[in-house]
Amino acid sequence: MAALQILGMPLSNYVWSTRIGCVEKGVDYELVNVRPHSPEINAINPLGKMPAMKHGEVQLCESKAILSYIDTAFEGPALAPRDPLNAAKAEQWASVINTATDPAIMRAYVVPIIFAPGGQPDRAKIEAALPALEKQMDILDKAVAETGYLVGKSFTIPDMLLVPILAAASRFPESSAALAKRPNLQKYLQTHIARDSVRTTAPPPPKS
Ligand SMILES: N[C@@H](CCC(=O)N[C@@H](CS)C(=O)NCC(=O)O)C(=O)O
Repeated sequence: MAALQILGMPLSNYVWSTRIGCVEKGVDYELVNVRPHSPEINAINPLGKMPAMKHGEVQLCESKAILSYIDTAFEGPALAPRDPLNAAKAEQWASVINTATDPAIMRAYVVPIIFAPGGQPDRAKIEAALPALEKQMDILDKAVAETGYLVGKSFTIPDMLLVPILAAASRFPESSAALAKRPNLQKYLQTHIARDSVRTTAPPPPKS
């Protein structure tokens, strides 16, 4: 058994982010495939959300906290800048992604499509989600325009949070069209989806 366990389902964008972090850091981990609100997750996260993490006596929830722990508790390449300005910028973008990008793209658009009752998404709900989704794509397209990363010139924690969201967005009609209209963001996804850490931890393709 690996010393560190990530608890949650591979399909979750946030579980994927933490697995990318483990691989980037070179940390051996085990994925314990359990559902949100399962006893295993509830024991660590009072909100029942995945991922959760176990490392010896340490138990954590919240993907950003898990990623920061992996970054600072183990030897290996830095997953976040150490200088004050860029460290704060990494916090800034992680916060934007968790409080605005994920709600607009995953919760309001992708999740209602994936979990649509009878496989029939509520069109009114989908249409209502689009303005905020487009706005996020604009913000992010601008953010990655200069260097191809959210912060500086390396792949850091906010990128680990963003790439799984964009990968999910690329699978559905309106969000993939929105992505196609943002060349910087599209190039960003194409580049980073090919990283070993991202490719080797990607969720299995959905059953058609
Ligand atoms: N802020 C949390 C969000 C985690 C989250 O929303 N996880 C989703 C899966 S991607 C989940 O567990 N959803 C089930 C639910 O909300 O009941 C984090 O960063 O870990």
